Amino acid sequence: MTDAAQTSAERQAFYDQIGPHHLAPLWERLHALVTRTPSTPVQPVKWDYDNVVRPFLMQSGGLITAKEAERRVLILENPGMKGHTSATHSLFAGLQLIMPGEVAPAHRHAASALRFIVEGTGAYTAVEGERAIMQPGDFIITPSWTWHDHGNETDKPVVWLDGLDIPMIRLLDASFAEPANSESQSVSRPVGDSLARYGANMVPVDWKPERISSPVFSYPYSRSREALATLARNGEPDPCHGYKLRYINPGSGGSPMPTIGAFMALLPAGFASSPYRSTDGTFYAVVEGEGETTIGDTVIRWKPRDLFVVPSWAVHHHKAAKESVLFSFSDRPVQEVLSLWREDRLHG
Ligand code: GTQ
Ligand code: FE2
Repeated sequence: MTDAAQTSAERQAFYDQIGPHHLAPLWERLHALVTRTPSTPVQPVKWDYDNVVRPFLMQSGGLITAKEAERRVLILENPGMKGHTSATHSLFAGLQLIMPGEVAPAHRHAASALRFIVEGTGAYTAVEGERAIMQPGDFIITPSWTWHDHGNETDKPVVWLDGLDIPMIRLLDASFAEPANSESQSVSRPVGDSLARYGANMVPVDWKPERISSPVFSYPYSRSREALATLARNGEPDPCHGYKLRYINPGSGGSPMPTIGAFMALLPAGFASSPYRSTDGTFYAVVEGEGETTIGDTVIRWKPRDLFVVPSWAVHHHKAAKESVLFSFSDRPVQEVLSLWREDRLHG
């Protein structure tokens, strides 16, 4: 045996000895753990909504009821994290279908959720006794431990994107959940009440925030879209982002929920963004337009309702063939509060 082989055999024997005592050598793992730059199993991936996902989703509608399923959701699982129920390392994504007449029963849980409406108009999500009527492009939140149920009283299927911080809650072993006594919450406030109270750049005169999350729980697309259109008329786009806004909690200026940041960008027709990377792996939903996003060596061509993932620290840029609108969400607020978030603007 060579010296090197002998050393290696001795070390392995030592590791085998200490293993049963719940001990392991850090020096064999250190460089894979404390990496010089982020190293993620998350892969760039796209889901084609119209041609692939939607037919399967509608098939699931005949297979199980919303009541039976509790939530009829197809998980958008990252191929780099099979079996982990994660879209990015920290966030879950899924597409939820509610057929005409169905109700997804009321419950609450520690996990925070966002909804981004993909298809269908007029279904509702009720949060803490107030219903929000859903339209495509609307952004709706159900903060941690708030009661929520969904229903579709229209005659067409309704589909939305769910984004939840389930992987973070799992990391922290802090999951709690509880079903409600009745299937649907009784309505205690009229539609539009919280938007009027907190979403008109005004708040009730003596209001003090009771929770860390936003008192506005529905952010209609019409308003976000109009803001972006005005920005696009009034000035130049950011080279990396186009015209990009972040959704806020009007009580704090921070993200609507503490664990998930959400954004909407308008890319003008013909716009090609400069290469960019950031530490928050990001989930995208295409609202309008047509274009492509290049992530490292992967080119993702997209159209309305397509969904895709940009992993942490992956260099990427967008090209918009038509004027396009991209919704996205990530764990950026978590990284920011921990002083971990970083970005790099590269020169194209
Ligand atoms: O709609 O309440 O995709 O609780 C996963 C967990 C949706 C929901 C999901 C949930 C929900
Ligand atoms: Fe839920």
